[in-house]
Amino acid sequence: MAVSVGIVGATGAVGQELIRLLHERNFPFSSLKVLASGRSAGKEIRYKDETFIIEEATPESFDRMDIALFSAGATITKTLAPEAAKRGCVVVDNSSAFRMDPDVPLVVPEINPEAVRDHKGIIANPNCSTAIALMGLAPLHQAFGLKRFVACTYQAVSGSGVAGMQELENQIKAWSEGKDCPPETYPHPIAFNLFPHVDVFFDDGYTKEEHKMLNESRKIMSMPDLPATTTCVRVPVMRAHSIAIHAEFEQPVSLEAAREAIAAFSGAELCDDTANNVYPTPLQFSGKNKCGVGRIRIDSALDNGLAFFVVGDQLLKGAALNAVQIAEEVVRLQA
Ligand code: 2RA
Repeated sequence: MAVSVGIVGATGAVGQELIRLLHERNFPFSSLKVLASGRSAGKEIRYKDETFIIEEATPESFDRMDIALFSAGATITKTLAPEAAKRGCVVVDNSSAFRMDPDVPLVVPEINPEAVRDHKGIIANPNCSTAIALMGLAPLHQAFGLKRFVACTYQAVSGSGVAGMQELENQIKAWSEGKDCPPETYPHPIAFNLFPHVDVFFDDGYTKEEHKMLNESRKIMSMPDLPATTTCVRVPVMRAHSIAIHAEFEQPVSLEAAREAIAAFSGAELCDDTANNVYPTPLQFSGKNKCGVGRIRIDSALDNGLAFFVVGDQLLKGAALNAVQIAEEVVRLQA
């Protein structure tokens, strides 16, 4: 069954990956509209030998459109996504606008694909650090029953879009030329630096990014009371997020069973052979669909605890790939 598809926010880093993935995964689209703000209307996007002319996203853009993949800011999404849904177009939204709305399923297809069935026109894609962390946590939860977790992230600048990637590149270039390049996207220089600050701070001292990982993990895994705590850190890495996780489980754990669970999970690649310096790294997992999981060891501070390291491409499993996988599930259910 061929469907008409639109991408809202086509000019961004995630938008570009959406165009590529829809083509490379042979998504069954009959037409593909690329939409953005009025500022970009009329500009061209090229993918191989195809040229797409960007149209301004308006409510009428969604007339006769079957699926819209949104990768725009939460404010524009809050206005346009309900307009699209009203017109019978299924929205897969990458922003935080609807993720915690009880009427909107929040989906990671490897974990809760059944939630897609409950949509009322909008389906939310999780935040990147959550989706990537869950590629390690979910299979271990299935194996041993998750009780609580502590996560520390090392987040790439791609999480701030093209502007973040440009800022890192510019600062490294300026440094190599002995020049100054003051921060614009971030509160501090990102080249040769890092800071425990991703998104805005809340009154409880956590950041919005840290809240997202707790709340979204609970919703996706249907564990509303799951205790978890996180520290999210921005690092000078271009496009893959890394996450160190310490998790406690209900049942006794073993390294062998943990490795088997990771190896059998479709979203993960077991990358765990320290004798040969094998563990996942951001360079190795940039551009990969699967997330790498390694450094699996018995956590010495927890009961039935495991410590491990997960790495995933922020623009792929952390955004565009998960959105396209959700859209594939929508098409599968409609067929
Ligand atoms: C970041 N999580 O890395 C955000 C992007 N969604 O900044």
